[in-house]
Amino acid sequence: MVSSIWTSGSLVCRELLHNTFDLVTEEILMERIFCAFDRLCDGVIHLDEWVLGLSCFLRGTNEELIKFTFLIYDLNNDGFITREEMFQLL
Ligand SMILES: [Ca+2]
Repeated sequence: MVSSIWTSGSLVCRELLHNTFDLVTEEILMERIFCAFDRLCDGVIHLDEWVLGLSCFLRGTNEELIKFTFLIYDLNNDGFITREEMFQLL
């Protein structure tokens, strides 16, 4: 059984997210989306992380989507989004 799906920077992950969800593929944004899926922060998206991430993407409540987006913008994972973090992703 496959327990990990993709590693950080995986072209497969990037292409799938871009082609399936028509996401912008700026490098820093794709890396942050990867990190939001990678809840264990071990550089690998495991099957359960992939399913949870897709569930949020496809059927998440507004609150779940807000939390997911917050994870993307909180670059240093300190629980705050600073002006500098916001500008890096604009
Ligand atoms: Ca932060």
